[in-house]
Amino acid sequence: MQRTLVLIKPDGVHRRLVGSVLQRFEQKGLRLVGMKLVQADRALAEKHYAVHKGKPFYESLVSFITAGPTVAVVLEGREAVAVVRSLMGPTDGAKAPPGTIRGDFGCSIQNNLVHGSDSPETAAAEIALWFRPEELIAWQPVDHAWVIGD
Ligand code: IDP
Ligand code: MG
Repeated sequence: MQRTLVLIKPDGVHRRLVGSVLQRFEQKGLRLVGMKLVQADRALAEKHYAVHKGKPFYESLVSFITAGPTVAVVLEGREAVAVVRSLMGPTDGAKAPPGTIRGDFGCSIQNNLVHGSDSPETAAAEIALWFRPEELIAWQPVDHAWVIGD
């Protein structure tokens, strides 16, 4: 089992797509471990996107992610990091294939609805940035054996 951080970015919240996006992850078999609505401030946004500091889109990205509420979610499941990235699709919504979240719901590079951690190490750091340990709940869904198959 692996955990990953998902953010439904402010464009997804403004566009009332939170339920539609979360449904993709739930129906795939990932379980909710933490979830909350957060108004990110600049300090949080800068930490979350520190790896992009200095890039041409950095200032716009920080403005975007702080421009409205974000739904922060921790998901757990087998290969959760890779599974989430694959359900999200590539960064640019215009190039993301149909069937992916970004491919189905957007056509912007920046306003691409979702964030998903890109490695287990990044996931651990990002989960610690967005959640306190007591906000996360370890539990096993009743259909676990049917979803995982071992
Ligand atoms: P990812 O979210 O697919 O991992 P990253 O390259 O890590 O993509 O970029 C982080 C976020 O920065 C993207 O999700 C998107 O919102 C924004 N972004 C990335 N590249 C561009 C760009 O070229 N122009 C504007 N925004 C961008
Ligand atoms: Mg990334």
